[in-house]
Amino acid sequence: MTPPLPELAVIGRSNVGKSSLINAFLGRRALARTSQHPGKTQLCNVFAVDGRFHLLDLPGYGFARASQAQRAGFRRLLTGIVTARSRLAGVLWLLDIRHAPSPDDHAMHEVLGTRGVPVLLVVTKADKLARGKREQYLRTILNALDIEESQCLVTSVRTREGIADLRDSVAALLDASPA
Ligand SMILES: Nc1nc2c(ncn2[C@@H]2O[C@H](COP(=O)(O)OP(=O)(O)OP(=O)(O)O)[C@@H](O)[C@H]2O)c(=O)[nH]1
Ligand SMILES: [Mg+2]
Repeated sequence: MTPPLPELAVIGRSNVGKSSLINAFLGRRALARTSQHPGKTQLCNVFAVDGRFHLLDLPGYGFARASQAQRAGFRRLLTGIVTARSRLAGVLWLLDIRHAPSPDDHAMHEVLGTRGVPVLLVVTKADKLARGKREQYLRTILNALDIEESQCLVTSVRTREGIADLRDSVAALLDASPA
């Protein structure tokens, strides 16, 4: 029997660009459904990549218009995946380059720390900022989370910046995984 494939979870605030990044990664336009409206992804969708691993597309957190019950449900789903999923080789944690980490982001940071699963910080939507502003915005995010620049990737699905690097980083995460 072939062993089950390792998994990488894609996590972040609602509308940060998780499903879009998965499509860019897969080289597909719309396999993972995206939307201008936050709250698009409502289930854990699993995408097999080259028969080597699974990418998990998850609902975003911090979506203000979701009901209390729905928010609690998403939180349980995310926490369960991050803390208890046995095949989890790592987490791609997405933050929008334009925004300092929110209280929800800080709460997720804490959850990610509890298991010590490898986390790659993926900063999204780099095309939305002028080049000259990037460094300052990136610094704000890294300082707020106390994360090294070497643990983060700046990306844009519009310009495809960082997507090739993301492939390399994902390969490295999987190579380092004991499973
Ligand atoms: N300009 C720009 N827009 C982006 C980028 N990535 C995503 N978007 C847009 O951001 C919006 C949200 O993208 P999604 O991929 O659906 O975001 P998500 O994180 O999956 O959202 P939920 O499933 O609702 O949590 C869409 O309108 C995307 O086109 C990017 O790199 N640049
Ligand atoms: Mg989505």
